[in-house]
Amino acid sequence: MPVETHYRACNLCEAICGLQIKHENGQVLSIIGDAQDPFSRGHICPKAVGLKDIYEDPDRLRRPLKRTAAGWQEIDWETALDEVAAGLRRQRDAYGPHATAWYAGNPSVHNSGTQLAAPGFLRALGSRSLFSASSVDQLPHHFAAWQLYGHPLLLPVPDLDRTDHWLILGGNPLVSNGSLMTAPDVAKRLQAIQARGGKVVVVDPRRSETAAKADAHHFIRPGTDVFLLLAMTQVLFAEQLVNPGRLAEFTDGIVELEAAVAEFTPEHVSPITGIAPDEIRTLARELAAAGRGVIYGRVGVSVQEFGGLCLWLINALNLLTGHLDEPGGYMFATPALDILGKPGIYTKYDRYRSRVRQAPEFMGELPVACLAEEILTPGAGQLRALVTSCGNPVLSTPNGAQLDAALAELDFMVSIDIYLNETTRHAHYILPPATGLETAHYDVSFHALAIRNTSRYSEPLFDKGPEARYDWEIFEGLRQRLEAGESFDAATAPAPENPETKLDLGLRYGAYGRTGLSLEQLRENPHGLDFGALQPRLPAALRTENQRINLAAPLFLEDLQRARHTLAAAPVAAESQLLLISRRELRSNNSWMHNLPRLIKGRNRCTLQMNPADAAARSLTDGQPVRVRSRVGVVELPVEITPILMPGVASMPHGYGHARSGTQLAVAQFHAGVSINDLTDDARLDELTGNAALSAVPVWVEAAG
Ligand SMILES: Nc1nc2c(c(=O)[nH]1)N[C@H]1C(S)=C(S)[C@@H](COP(=O)(O)OP(=O)(O)OC[C@H]3O[C@@H](n4cnc5c(=O)[nH]c(N)nc54)[C@H](O)[C@@H]3O)O[C@H]1N2
Ligand SMILES: Nc1nc2c(c(=O)[nH]1)N[C@H]1C(S)=C(S)[C@@H](COP(=O)(O)OP(=O)(O)OC[C@H]3O[C@@H](n4cnc5c(=O)[nH]c(N)nc54)[C@H](O)[C@@H]3O)O[C@H]1N2
Ligand code: SF4
Ligand SMILES: [Mo]
Repeated sequence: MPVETHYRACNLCEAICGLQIKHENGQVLSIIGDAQDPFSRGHICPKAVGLKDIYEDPDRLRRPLKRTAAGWQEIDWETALDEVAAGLRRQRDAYGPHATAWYAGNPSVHNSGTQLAAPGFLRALGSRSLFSASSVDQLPHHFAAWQLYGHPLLLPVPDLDRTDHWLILGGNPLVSNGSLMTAPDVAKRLQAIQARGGKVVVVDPRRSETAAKADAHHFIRPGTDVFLLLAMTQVLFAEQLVNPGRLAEFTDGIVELEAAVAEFTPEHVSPITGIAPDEIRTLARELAAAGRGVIYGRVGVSVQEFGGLCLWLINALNLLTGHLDEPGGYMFATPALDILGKPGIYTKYDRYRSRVRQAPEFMGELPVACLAEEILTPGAGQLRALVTSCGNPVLSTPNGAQLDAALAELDFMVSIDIYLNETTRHAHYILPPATGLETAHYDVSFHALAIRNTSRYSEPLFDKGPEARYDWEIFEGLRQRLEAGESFDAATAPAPENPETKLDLGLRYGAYGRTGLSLEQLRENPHGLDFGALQPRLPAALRTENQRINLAAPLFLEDLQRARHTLAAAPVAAESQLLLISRRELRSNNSWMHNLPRLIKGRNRCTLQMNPADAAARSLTDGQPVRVRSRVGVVELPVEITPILMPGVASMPHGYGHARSGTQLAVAQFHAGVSINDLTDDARLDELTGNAALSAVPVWVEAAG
């Protein structure tokens, strides 16, 4: 067969870059950026070739595994689905539906088969013990969107290509390639802001790769962004810089917000944040003065004790400065596939609570920081079974070591995953779907979070082969068996529903259906279709009861009381203590791409970074092994002394810790590192949203050995 060319979306991160893949006889010859993709314009990062490596990885699972007394045994799919469904039914009959939990990890939203088919399985499962990576990531964003705009998925994004002022808090898009902001090639878009005379400002306890390219960078003491944001809001009011423009017509609560923030002057918050009052004033004034400007916050401000308040204030600052829903500001995409669901008022909050800690449900989920205690605490309602999909919570959730131990206690665990790793090693069954190059793909979520309106569909490149199952086939197979019970008969059961039917209908009835958009049209246009720059959508897009925005929603004003207490207590860190934050690296993807030699090679990247002054105070030298201790755990790793860390702060990458026994990750084990989440504390939560407070964890560091 001759060399052929295939075009598809990279589904590894939110940037959704278009790829051009040359292949011959089932072998990938090359992967480069698709220059004809109207959105990504040829951009890729080093992870793109990871798709070839995942496809070829000898450690990737291809057939179901069953745990037996004699070790893991490969079994066929029908047996696996039958036994898993029977096991789930047994648990439900014995302990009720809610004693079986579900955890969905990050790649769930990067696999349209999972995203579209998992809900049917969950309905059949009938449990409300649902957990996901959202509560170690982005619940504050959803909470603010729900409170302000009426729907948790109505998330504004920075209109990068038209802005002249971009203020970034707690995001490092040059490394992460952007998040809750789908923007392939952020680096070029950032340069373009500067080239047209604009300014990029970063607030981060670490002089990140993005901060290094910005026009200004301010260190901030981890976990204190809420106070900076309150003071910036106070400055807008005090200096009469509030100018919402047309947004004033449908915005309430401005006066109440002014009163609520009045006490938070720059002088009042400067000691806790570590930012001088003048600098706080400048941050506010520059945002207000920008003709086209936007303030954007991401993981760093979301995974804090006041994540919900931070995201409220980031939205409020954009509104008050007239940047919400305006070109160059904070805008809403118009996706081809609507993800908001049926019209109506969104009510999924505090309908029930977690059993042990009484944490309220939000969006139908409970905080994953509560998962281990729900398994370990005896009593009525104790969790006894778990299904994980696309997740590695042992490495990705706070106090992972405790969860690791808890998983070993479960009666029954099933993992839908492509690797035998730190989490799935506890499963009784592992069901590995076809993935990456073997699957069809549509970015259900990311087109809705994109800084340009586009739509693109990817065909499978390689046939998955008769031995493999698509993720949607697994979910549908389990759904049918759970619904039919004992009477299920594979021979007579209806064919499982391919979610592409749903996708096609959604496209036809969506925003561009009138222009002829359909799955067929996307198939004919493998580089994707461009529907242009973002358009203003307010107030029509609002889902709030009265079609207005309330800047002074009671839940936020009440939660402000918690922030007031913290500020009054003015916790001055003991000199011996550092505040731990996380970092990402370009050649890594959370916990799961460390088994690919091409990406993991080179120097050990799992180091504890700290400032020279903090190292000197502990008589540490660069590269020396150190012991890091928190309330919940201890790890040892080499120290990396660098001035890019704010004094008093330490940083570790997340996703490492592969030395646990019983996994099948040969390469990753060689570069094991240690897990930052053996230090993060499951007791630290943003009480408002349920998001884990992974940032600003107090730790003590000393020489090891
Ligand atoms: N301390 C700290 N902790 C963090 C973070 C942090 O910044 N600091 N970040 C948090 C964030 S933002 C997130 S999103 C979470 C991520 O948390 P998780 O989603 O729990 O972790 P991942 O490492 O993304 O695990 C992905 C899993 O999906 C599997 N997988 C990959 N592709 C497929 C596929 O196609 N199908 C299936 N079924 N499985 C697949 C992989 O083998 C792996 O087991 O971690 C969070 N944890
Ligand atoms: N290469 C790569 N890309 C990825 C991922 C990956 O693991 N590797 N993961 C993907 C996922 S799941 C996500 S959610 C996105 C995340 O995308 P980003 O939000 O851009 O993620 P991070 O790189 O973790 O950047 C968080 C920044 O917040 C800073 N920070 C920490 N604590 C604080 C604080 O208290 N205040 C402030 N102001 N800043 C703070 C950190 O120093 C860091 O620079 O990236 C995605 N893209
Ligand atoms: S930036 Fe993200 S989407 Fe683009 S090639 Fe890299 S991993 Fe893939
Ligand atoms: Mo994430």
